[in-house]
Amino acid sequence: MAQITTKPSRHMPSYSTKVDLFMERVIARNPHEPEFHQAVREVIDSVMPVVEVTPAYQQARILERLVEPERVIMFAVPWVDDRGEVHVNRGYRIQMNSAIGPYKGGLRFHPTVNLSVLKFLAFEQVFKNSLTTLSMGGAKGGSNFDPKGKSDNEVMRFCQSFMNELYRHIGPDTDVPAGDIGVGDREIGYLFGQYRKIADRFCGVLTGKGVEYGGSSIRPEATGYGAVYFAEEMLATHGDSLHGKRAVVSGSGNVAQYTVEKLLERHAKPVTLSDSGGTVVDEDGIDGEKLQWVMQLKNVRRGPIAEYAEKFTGAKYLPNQKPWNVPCELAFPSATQNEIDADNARTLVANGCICVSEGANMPTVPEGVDVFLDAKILYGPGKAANAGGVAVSGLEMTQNAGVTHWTRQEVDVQLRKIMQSIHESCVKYGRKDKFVNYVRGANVAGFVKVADAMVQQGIV
Ligand code: NDP
Ligand code: 2IT
Repeated sequence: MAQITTKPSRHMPSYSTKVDLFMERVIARNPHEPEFHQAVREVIDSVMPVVEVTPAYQQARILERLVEPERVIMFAVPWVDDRGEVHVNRGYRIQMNSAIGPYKGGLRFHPTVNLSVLKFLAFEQVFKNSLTTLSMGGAKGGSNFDPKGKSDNEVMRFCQSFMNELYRHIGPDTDVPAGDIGVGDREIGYLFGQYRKIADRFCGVLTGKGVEYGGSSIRPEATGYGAVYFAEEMLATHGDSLHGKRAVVSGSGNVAQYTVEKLLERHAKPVTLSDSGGTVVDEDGIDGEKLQWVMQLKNVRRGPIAEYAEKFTGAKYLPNQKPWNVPCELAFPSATQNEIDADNARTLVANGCICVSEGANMPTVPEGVDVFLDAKILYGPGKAANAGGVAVSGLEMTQNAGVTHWTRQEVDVQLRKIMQSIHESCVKYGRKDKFVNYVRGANVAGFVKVADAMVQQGIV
């Protein structure tokens, strides 16, 4: 393997700015972690001007400390399949920063999971959680386990083995995991069951639990609903609304499903869904009945979205394609990272897209983000637009701590308020003349609270 220098070269013109020098050190210290570098670069780009004029941040080395996870846990997850064969996966928990609250963030089970992906997600989570106004630090975890094609019993045995190690690192006041890609109601149930069994404690150690055992109403809906509320707030700054607008949605999992549900409630017209196999386009619009069918397909039968086009006449299936060539006014990327490249972004803008609200984490590559910012469309980055999920997780923690349960309406009112307040923070820090740069706004607003807390707490 090539030797990587830890000293930045001051002679390379491309590393001439403070951000470039900082990034060179991050890359040298964390080689082979492109997703982590990408997420860090975006934040550092936004916050460097603030750090430059704040000696306390420089003195406390806030940036250097923010990019170093407080703790990284990696462990073996052995399990036995239905035929009696033994497998071993790798489990992770990245506890990134706990300056403003216990570590908080989801678990992802997907074959693409590695240290780089989880560090990027944990890093994003620090600023996202700060934006929610609730007291939560940032973390992420998961495994390269692929739940696809596994029986319920196999998934259960995997979750139990995963928790056999994770349980000693988590707790309601220390670290509270939740779901993400590949981790939904079923997995949270098995994980909670095993935690309760081996820790001999019934407590709010996970969020996204079933309402029967301490879960919050609206938690499954929260990320998708929140992404639509955020789009609504952005459109309102232009005196506009969702009513009657064509929306393109990627993914067909938790976030995509409840994005579609809320869009329908707001009389918008969702026309696409996708999964790892391809995209379905339904020019007639995905209505409530079709959405119910998709929920059954994806959450119960766990089949491919291609079946939608066999079931509903008029719908087209585009194998191996993403939905970004389909003309729309609104786009809700809700599948995974880097799913919108620069060409996709240009196509969206050229076809008349005026608003992008990211349900997924980091779905747009940096060059694509530049396309949206240059075109001055309404662009809500994931750490602001999808914060509704973790916000309701925070509300679930509050309910568990108070041994109480709030109604759907009570939680929804709070979710709505939190999304409005995140939007206000983005405008406060991101407005220049008439244009709001929500990327800068979200990064700076999220950063300042964490940085101030770190300064006040000393070097720990
Ligand atoms: P789900 O597992 O419920 O659904 C994921 C969807 O994305 C599926 O349709 C899946 O397709 C598709 N997908 C996943 N990976 C890929 C890939 N590499 N290429 C193409 N398609 C892919 O996950 P969620 O809906 O919970 O998560 C979606 C996004 O939202 C993620 O970026 C997640 O980090 C983010 N998010 C989730 C929150 C939550 O509360 N759940 C909160 C905030 C953000 P297939 O069915 O074929 O696997
Ligand atoms: O990316 C995210 O914000 C999540 N997957 C939700 C995290 C949580 O703790 O609810």
